[in-house]
Amino acid sequence: MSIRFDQAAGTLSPAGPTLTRRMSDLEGLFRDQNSWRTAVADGDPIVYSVVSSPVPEIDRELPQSITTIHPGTTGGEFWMTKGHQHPNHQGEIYLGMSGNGGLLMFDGKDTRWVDMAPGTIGYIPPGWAHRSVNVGSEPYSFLAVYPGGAGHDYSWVLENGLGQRVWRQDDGLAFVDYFAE
Ligand code: M6P
Ligand code: ZN
Repeated sequence: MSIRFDQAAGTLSPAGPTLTRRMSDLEGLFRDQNSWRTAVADGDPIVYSVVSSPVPEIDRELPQSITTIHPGTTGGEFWMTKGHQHPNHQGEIYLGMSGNGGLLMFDGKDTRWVDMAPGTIGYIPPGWAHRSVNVGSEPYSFLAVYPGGAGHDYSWVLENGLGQRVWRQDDGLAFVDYFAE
């Protein structure tokens, strides 16, 4: 089968489920909780959206999705996805499509960061929790391909963090330890 992505409209055809994550959906994830609360009260902006192919999320299938993270910061921390671990530890592939972002990975001990630009393939090995971050001033979009039975464990990230956080610093970025005050 062939699936067409309309970059301007941000839609897949044929399409599967779509997901919109607003600031209020990212509770407990930004370090500066006061700034997060203010942003929720002040219009609760869309932080990212995910459009998926119609391939089902079941074992042996390989669903795809395109995530677009809007540019922005909350309390100095770049806008990002919630991040998740795959409960039964399976790998995943990302392909940068537009904008500038990064792929943050954490296995409970070590942290890895992959700069993502159009054409970059980011590989997430089994057992590494992952989060995507928009570090640019334009929307950052990437294609994800993952095993249909991989699942999404969001509580793992709330409990274990992602090793580091990504902050805007001058015109660039800086990393700080996830649980640092
Ligand atoms: C990528 C994939 C999806 C994921 C999405 C948003 O498209 O990894 O499986 O759902 O990013 O990330 P999150 O689920 O962490 O909000
Ligand atoms: Zn994943």
